[in-house]
Amino acid sequence: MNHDLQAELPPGQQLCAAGKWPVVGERTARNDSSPWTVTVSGLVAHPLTLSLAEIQASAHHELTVDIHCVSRWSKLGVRFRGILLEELLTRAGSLDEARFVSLVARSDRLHSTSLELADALELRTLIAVEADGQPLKPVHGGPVRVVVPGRYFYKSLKWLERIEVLAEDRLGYWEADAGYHNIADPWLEQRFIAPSITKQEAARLIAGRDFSGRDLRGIDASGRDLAGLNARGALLRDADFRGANLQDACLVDANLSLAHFNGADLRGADLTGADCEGTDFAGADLRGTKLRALSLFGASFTDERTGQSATLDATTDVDPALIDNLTPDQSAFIRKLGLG
Ligand SMILES: Nc1nc2c(c(=O)[nH]1)N[C@H]1C(S)=C(S)[C@@H](COP(=O)(O)O)O[C@H]1N2
Ligand SMILES: [Mo]
Repeated sequence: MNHDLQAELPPGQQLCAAGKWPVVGERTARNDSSPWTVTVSGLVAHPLTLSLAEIQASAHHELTVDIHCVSRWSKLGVRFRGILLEELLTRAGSLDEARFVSLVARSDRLHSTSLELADALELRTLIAVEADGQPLKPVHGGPVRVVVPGRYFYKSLKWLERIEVLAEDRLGYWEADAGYHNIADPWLEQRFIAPSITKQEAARLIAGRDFSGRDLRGIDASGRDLAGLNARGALLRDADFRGANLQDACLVDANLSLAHFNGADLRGADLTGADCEGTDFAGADLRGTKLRALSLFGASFTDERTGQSATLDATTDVDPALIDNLTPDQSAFIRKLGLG
């Protein structure tokens, strides 16, 4: 591990493999043959409609940006070229009541995100057309995307179509539907808003060992005896299972992204089809565990800082293709064990 680079990483982030840029979220823009335009509307004196050619012609601003995805991978020093949001808003003339900006994508689900206007400007939000000297690839939001330096990358909207200036906030797709934090400062680890269930409800569910199909994001089950737990299809993102006994638990099709399993006993547990993006398995016992997960992107099995490592052996059933997608440190750790 390069320690200079590690020092530049916000808490809980890891570098992705050199030269790799993961694709997250939607993969294509809406299939639409009309000419691409970007509009600036809402609380502005002069609403604008810009053609792609106009945007490309005024994309003179270069910005080197560290990308930090909420699923724990980071990619440092990407050179983006585009127009500053500030420049477009100066041209449109935002009105005094303007406090927020909503960014809407040309995508099937009209994906969106929003920012406080003052933050967006101070962070030097860029409307980008180029990354590292190449036109943005379509999967990465080309021909035109937003790049918000200093925020988790979910604030960086791909395939920008609409910029709306608002007096009241309008929560974006991940912020409203998935509980992502609305500010999203990676240095403050603002990944998610607080969990949605009360302590009493959590205690009752833990005692009954049945989480199946439930939304239990962020539940605190640390240190609990949950042997044989049924959590099939449960939404357990960011859940805390540190030191818990999960022997023979059924975690099939569960969403375990960013969940913490440090020191947990997962012997014989079944994670077939589980989403393990950014899941922390450092210090977990994974002997006899079925790790045929949907994804292990950004997952970790060893933590140099705490010295904790997962226990895996020949009885751990893990798909070699998933190991290829781990960060270099993590895949090296697993390969050293002779697995994958
Ligand atoms: N239109 C659109 N923009 C989006 C998303 C999406 O699903 N749709 N996902 C967001 C998330 S969560 C991330 S991490 C980044 C991923 O960008 P990349 O695929 O270029 O890495 O795009 C963000 N912008
Ligand atoms: Mo993300």
